[in-house]
Amino acid sequence: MSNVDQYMQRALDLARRAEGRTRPNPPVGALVVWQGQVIGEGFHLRAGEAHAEIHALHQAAERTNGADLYVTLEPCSHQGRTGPCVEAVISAGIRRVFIGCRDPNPQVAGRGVTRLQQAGIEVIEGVLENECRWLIGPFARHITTGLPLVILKAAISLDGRTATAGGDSQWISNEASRAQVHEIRNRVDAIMVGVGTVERDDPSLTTRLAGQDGRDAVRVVVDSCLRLPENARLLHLTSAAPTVIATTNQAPYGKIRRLRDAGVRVLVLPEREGRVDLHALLAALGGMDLQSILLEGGATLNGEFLRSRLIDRVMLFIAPRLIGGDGKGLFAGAGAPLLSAAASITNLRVGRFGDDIFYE
Ligand code: AOF
Ligand code: ZN
Repeated sequence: MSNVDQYMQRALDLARRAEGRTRPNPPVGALVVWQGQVIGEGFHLRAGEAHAEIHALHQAAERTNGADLYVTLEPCSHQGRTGPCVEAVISAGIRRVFIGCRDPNPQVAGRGVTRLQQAGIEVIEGVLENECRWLIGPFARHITTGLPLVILKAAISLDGRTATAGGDSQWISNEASRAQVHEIRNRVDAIMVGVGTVERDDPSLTTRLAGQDGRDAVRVVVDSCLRLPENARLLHLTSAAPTVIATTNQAPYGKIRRLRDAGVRVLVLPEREGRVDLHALLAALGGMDLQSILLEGGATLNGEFLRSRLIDRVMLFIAPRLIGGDGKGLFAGAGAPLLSAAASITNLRVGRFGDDIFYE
């Protein structure tokens, strides 16, 4: 890795510290470097507060003149809740700016780069661009379409089963993989399941990290007829994040009212073939400023998402077990009629947690 890449890598690491906490803003990290020495570091903590560059420039104090700035995202050129950062960069006397990727926000989209260049600053674009773009994937989707990015997460056996024929599913993946799930939950805005999963597993869908503070994502249950048991665990949690139930007009009104009175957010959405219309659901969640959704099943909801082509990323933990028989698959429904119609995955990344393979 070149020095330039190493500095950007550090900026990315900083940005990731606030991943899942910045909505509707992107996570961003920045570094000020002077003669090979890091003199300022910063990241965007949450919307409404200072941007990454401002924190880094602040830390570098009066030594910014002639220094380089590394930032994972193009500095903003507009006045939002804060900013514009480009003016702060120019007044600080920064000599060169290294940028990971351009800001997809239509209010910026290259104007930040242009403004810096006009001020005589050298701009080097595209440093670790793929990583920087990947990090702001949810923000990019949301700012350009109003919709959140959907990430399917599941633990499966080597033969692609999520449970035995009798429904036994605890646990397919190992402990390290299951701990990683909580790291992932800690970085997404919402977790979504179908009502069948709630009936079967009664999950809490909270974030439980070993030895550090996690933050819960918003919990979303898709439940077209509102058959959710009123004693379900996720309705009775102490959590800063709300539980949202997505239903349709098929829901009994009295039950909607009781849930709402208990502080549950019930969305009554249009239906498609008797089920919650998933486009309408994503639009509603995007309207709540949720940028990323972790889809945690089960097979019915996963199958609907696959059929609607609404899955953007997958995170699969593949355990070295063979279940066989009529064990449950990841997706219910007819599936692709021919291989040519199967969804194909690009940008593969493969890792390991113990003997489990992690496939993203
Ligand atoms: C940056 N650095 O660290 C971030 C940026 O309302 P505001 O002022 O917080 O502006 C939000 C917009 O600024 C957001 O939509 C995105 O375009 C950009 N985010 N820009 O220069 C940062 N977080
Ligand atoms: Zn800014």
